[in-house]
Amino acid sequence: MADLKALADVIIAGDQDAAVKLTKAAIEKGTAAKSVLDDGLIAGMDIIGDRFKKNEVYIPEVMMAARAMKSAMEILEPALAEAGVEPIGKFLIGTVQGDRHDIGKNLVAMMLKGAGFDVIDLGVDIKPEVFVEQAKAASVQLIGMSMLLTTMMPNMEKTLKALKAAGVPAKIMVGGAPVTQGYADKIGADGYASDAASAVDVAKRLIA
Ligand code: B1M
Repeated sequence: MADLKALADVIIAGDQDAAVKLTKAAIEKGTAAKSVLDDGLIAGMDIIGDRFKKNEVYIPEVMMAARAMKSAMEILEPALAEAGVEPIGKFLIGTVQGDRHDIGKNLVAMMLKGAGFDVIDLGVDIKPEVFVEQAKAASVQLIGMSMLLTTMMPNMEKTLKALKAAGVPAKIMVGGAPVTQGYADKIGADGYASDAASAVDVAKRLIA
């Protein structure tokens, strides 16, 4: 367990090389892959998420932690698959049509991955019909839309309506600088988060 605490600490510090080294060492020692994930990697990302919410750390620290987590996950994934460990949910995310901003969306995607979600990232400028097609194809439980341009707000509502009209059963979350809880309620979204760490909390609540 001390080894996994050290792994969580290097994730928090965003130390990519140490995260890879300690993940390899834990696997070689025979530590259960699920424990490496939960007590090492996710434990570290949970702490970074919490500090981000409290403004104790900022975007660069979160990105460094997420990058360390990503590299460690590349090492851990075969062991997780072998042990039959399932992700906690499938999450499809993209920035709405007409909007090419992706820094916040990427941060949300990284935090969700860090929390154990299988994230399918469609990228930016995503048309409503592509959200619908991909949500159906991947049978996701959650869909997240990000948006930064107020002029593209109607496209968020359009996408939500298209998903509902197509009978996609996934819960829909929205976010991005101009999006508010009031706007999310108005267009009928299931969830809203103001930042990447809260997005993880909302996603977990929606699939609970
Ligand atoms: Co643009 N841009 N931009 N831009 N840009 C803004 C958004 C703007 C506010 C700048 C300004 O005028 N003050 C303004 C929008 C004004 C408005 O709509 N009211 C603007 C504009 C106008 C434009 C262009 C139209 C400029 C032009 O070409 N004339 C153009 C549009 C291009 C397009 O999209 N079609 C444009 C282009 C660009 C760049 C390419 C130069 C670049 C984007 C690079 C990239 O994303 N790869 C850029 C940038 C960087 C910005 C600013 C400076 C920063 C945005 C950002 O990344 N913030 C921005 C001004 C500003 O905010 N100071 C601006 C950091 C990021 C972490 O925050 O995305 O809010 P954010 O994400 C947060 C939360 O919102 C939340 O979590 C994240 C982390 O905590 N969140 C979610 C986000 N998505 C979520 C989803 C969720 C839940 C939470 O659930 C699914």
